[in-house]
Amino acid sequence: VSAGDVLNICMDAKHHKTNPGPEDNLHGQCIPWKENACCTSNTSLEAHKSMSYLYTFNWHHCHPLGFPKMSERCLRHFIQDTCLYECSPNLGPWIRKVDSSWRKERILFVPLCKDDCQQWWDDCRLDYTCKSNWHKGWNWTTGTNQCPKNTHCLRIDRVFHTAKDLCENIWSNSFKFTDHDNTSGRCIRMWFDSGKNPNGAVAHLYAKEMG
Ligand code: FOL
Repeated sequence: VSAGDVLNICMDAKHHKTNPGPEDNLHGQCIPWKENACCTSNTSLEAHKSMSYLYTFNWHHCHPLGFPKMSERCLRHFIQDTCLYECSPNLGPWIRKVDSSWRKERILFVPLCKDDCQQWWDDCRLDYTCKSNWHKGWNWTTGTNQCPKNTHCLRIDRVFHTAKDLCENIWSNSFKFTDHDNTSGRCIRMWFDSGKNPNGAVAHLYAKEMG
């Protein structure tokens, strides 16, 4: 495969479009991807809800156990991660085939900018979870993820000791922590201004290097 084949593509996962293209009606935090997106308008709307139809994933899984709901400050990072994951057409160099019940492809080791990872951890460190890998091992008997037996809700900074631990472990190495900052052009950004997606150039750079 030539480098060009991995640029401007959508992964073959649960909700992604077949091909990227403009989306006039993206919602809220997903708006920055509207010029070229792998998500539909409806997916972008659902990205903002807990227990949405996307994965019926409950961000507040410690709340029924007596802990506070996830704070808005923390939640926005999970929404932004969902927007990046569902909408980005620039993750091609890191797409891998997987043998999974719910998707044919995943992302692996996307080099996330250190600032975005650090801010995510800083804003979530006082919130609660019972698991360090949110992809696997939940109790789904009620239709949404619940903390499995023999786990305890702990402060996020006890479950993930560092920002790197959070970004790398939470989604089974979707992300790789990097020491690159937002302006380096060498890392993928979760947060950027609408209409100025910097990630195409980053994907281009890595596609060339990876051959
Ligand atoms: N964000 C990023 N950056 N990367 C991702 O891969 C990602 N994935 C999701 C959301 N945001 C992401 C999807 N999240 C299950 C749990 C979480 C989830 C999707 C599915 C789930 O059904 N887990 C089952 C195992 C299912 C299986 O592997 O067959 C479980 O045991 O809890």
